Amino acid sequence: MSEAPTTTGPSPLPPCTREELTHLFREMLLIRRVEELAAKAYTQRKILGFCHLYIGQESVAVGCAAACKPEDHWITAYREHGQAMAKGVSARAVMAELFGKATGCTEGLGGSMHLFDAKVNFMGGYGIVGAHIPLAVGVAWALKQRKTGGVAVVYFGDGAANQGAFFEALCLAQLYKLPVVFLCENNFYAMGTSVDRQSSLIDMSLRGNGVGMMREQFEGFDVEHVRDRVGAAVAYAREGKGPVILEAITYRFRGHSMSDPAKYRPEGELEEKKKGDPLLITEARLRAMGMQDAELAALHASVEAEAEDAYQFADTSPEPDPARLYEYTYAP
Ligand SMILES: Cc1ncc(C[n+]2csc(CCOP(=O)(O)OP(=O)(O)O)c2C)c(N)n1
Ligand SMILES: [Mg+2]
Repeated sequence: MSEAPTTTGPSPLPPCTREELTHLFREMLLIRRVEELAAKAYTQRKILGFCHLYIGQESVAVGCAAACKPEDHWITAYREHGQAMAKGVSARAVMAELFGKATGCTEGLGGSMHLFDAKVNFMGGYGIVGAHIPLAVGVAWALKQRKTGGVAVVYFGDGAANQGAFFEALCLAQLYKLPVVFLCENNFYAMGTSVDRQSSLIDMSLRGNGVGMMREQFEGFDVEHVRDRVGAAVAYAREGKGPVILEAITYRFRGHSMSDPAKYRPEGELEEKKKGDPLLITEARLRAMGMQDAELAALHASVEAEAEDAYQFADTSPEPDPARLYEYTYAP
C-alpha cells in the first residue's frame, strides 16, 4: 500500500478576525486561570483524588473548538478540564465537578477525570488510557447512521497511541470511512516517560499509514494554526471522505498530575518551552492587530472575575445527596 497523503489541504476557514482571535485568547486565558485556581483548591484539599492540568496545551482544545460545529461530538481522556470548557461547559460547572459538588457538570458523581455534558456533545473524560478511542468510533458510527452531519473528535496522548485499542479503532474507522478525527496531543511525556523512550515513532500521526488513513502533524501552540489544521480535517471527515489522524505538537507546563513534581525533564526544557506559551503567541498577534494595554487589562480582569466566581460557586455549592450514589450506574 502506498503511504497515505500527509495533509487534508488548505483550511476552508478564513483567517481569524481580531474579534474572533480575542475570543479565542479569552477562552485560553479562562481555562488557564480556572486550572490555576483548581491547583490552589487542590492544595487546600477542596479537590480530592486525581487532577491532571492542561496548562500549556490550551491552544489545542480552543483551536479545535473554533474549527468544530456544535453537532460535533468530542470524547477524551482525563486531562480534559480545558477541553470541556472549550466545548461549552461553563467554568462554574467544571469547577464544581472538580470540587465534587452537586452543581458540577456530572452532578458531583464524576470528578476531575469524568467531566461529561451531553447537552454540548461533550462525551466525556475517561481515566483508562486509550480506552475511550474505540468509543469515538462508535460515536462516529452513530453520527453517520443518523445522518447528523456531525464529526467525532477524539483527543488522546502520545502514551495512549501505544495502546492496542487505539490501533483497532483506526482499522475500523478507516474500513467504514467513519467521520472521526483522531487528535493526538503529543506533549512529549506519558507520565514520567518521554516519548522517545516509549515509542519508535515520535510523530504519532504516522500510525495512520498502517491503515491508509489521511494524516498530518502540526505545531499546536498557535491557536489559529490549530483552528486551521483541524478545520481542514473536520471538513474532510464531514464530507464523507473518511477519518483523519492528526498530531498536534504541544507541551504541558505542569507535572502529569497534581502529585507529580516533574523531576524527569531535562534541565532548561520547561523554561525553553514556556517561551512558546500559546497565550504569549496569541497576545503578540493581538497586539500586532492593534490591541492596546487597556483592552488587554480589561480582558484579564473579566477572566479573573469569571474564574473567581467559578471557585466561589464551587466552594459554596451543596454536596451530592448520598442517596443518589448509584444513579447513572445502569442505563434507565
Ligand atoms: C490502561 C492504563 N494504563 C496505565 C494507566 C496509568 N496512566 C495514567 S496516565 C498515563 C500516561 C498517558 O500519557 P499520554 O497518553 O501521553 O497522556 P498525557 O497524560 O500526556 O496527557 C498512564 C500510563 C492508565 N490510567 N490506564
Ligand atoms: Mg503525553
